[in-house]
Amino acid sequence: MSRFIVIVCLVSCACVAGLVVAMRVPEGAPALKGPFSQAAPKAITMPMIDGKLDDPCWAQAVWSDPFVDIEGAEKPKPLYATRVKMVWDDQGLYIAARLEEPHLQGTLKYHDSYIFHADNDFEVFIDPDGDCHDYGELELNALGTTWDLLLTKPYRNGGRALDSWEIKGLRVAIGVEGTLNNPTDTDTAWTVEIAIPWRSLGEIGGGVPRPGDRWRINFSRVEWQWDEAALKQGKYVKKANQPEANWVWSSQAEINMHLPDRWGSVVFVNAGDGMKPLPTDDTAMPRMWLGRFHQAWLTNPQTDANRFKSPIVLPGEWQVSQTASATSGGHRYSVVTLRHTDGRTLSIDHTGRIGAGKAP
Ligand SMILES: [Ca+2]
Ligand SMILES: [Ca+2]
Ligand SMILES: [Ca+2]
Ligand SMILES: [Ca+2]
Repeated sequence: MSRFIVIVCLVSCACVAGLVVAMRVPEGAPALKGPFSQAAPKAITMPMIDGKLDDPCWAQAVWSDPFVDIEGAEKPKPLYATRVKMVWDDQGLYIAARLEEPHLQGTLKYHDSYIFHADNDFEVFIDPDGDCHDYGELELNALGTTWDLLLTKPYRNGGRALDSWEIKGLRVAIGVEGTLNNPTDTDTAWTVEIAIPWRSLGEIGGGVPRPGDRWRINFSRVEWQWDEAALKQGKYVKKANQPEANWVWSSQAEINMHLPDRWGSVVFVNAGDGMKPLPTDDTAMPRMWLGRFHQAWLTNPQTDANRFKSPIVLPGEWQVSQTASATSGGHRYSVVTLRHTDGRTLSIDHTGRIGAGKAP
């Protein structure tokens, strides 16, 4: 029997059994803040990518909330504020960011260098089709050096990081409020302006969006602490025994950006709608729930979706409707499907891929 048939059988069996179990929130579990959503209004005019955020289009969009610690707002507040905003047009996505920073620094000059290893950076993670596979990552430093890569899957699923992936037509510019690579003074901030053409996102399932479309996205900032004595001597030396800080837009609840089921989302809206409230994303929590279940299943294949206790509150309209797991040829397989009362479904398989559908 092929692996596929094994899974289909088990899914069918679960269906026949009418396995629908109401989910309960574990006692005392904290209600985590859901992933954030941000509107990207359609730009009246394309921004000039020069690092200055004075283009008319940037006034159409709201700034995000300030970034929080990657593990969540319960952790110490980031030392310096970071905010992003986004606009779009028929050519591409435009991202602006402002990062408060007392020591503007950058050393890496070559494209596809591992930016965060050496320098403070700004990072974009984007998964247009929201399946948690084949997503893009962009890192850049205050010199405007970029590293773009495609992740075939999250690392937890054995994904590969392909540095050879290029965001064709990517443009990046940096503005500095202070002095770059002069450690003896105190700076204010750096600003980032990015243009990502839609045509460059085909390999990660992107294309020209329509108003109302929602893509999964998150932003991060890696911040190193510098040794004070070295700064006075004109050098940037990382503080001993001090790991980098990770500040993010939408909390990941652990130190790992490669959990795409936890990212926030951007909603592409019409030019005049940048300030309007967005529709609720009622798939955000079920996606996170599925990701949590999947992570637990990777650790323990006996994890049962019907009894799984997650800190994520699964909204009452969503229930576990199908579960299936199998072992074949030394490989483990699993599919868990959640079903909304209106018939929509969300599922996650053993590779961590999330699929959306509609029950017949
Ligand atoms: Ca500009
Ligand atoms: Ca994808
Ligand atoms: Ca690359
Ligand atoms: Ca400086």
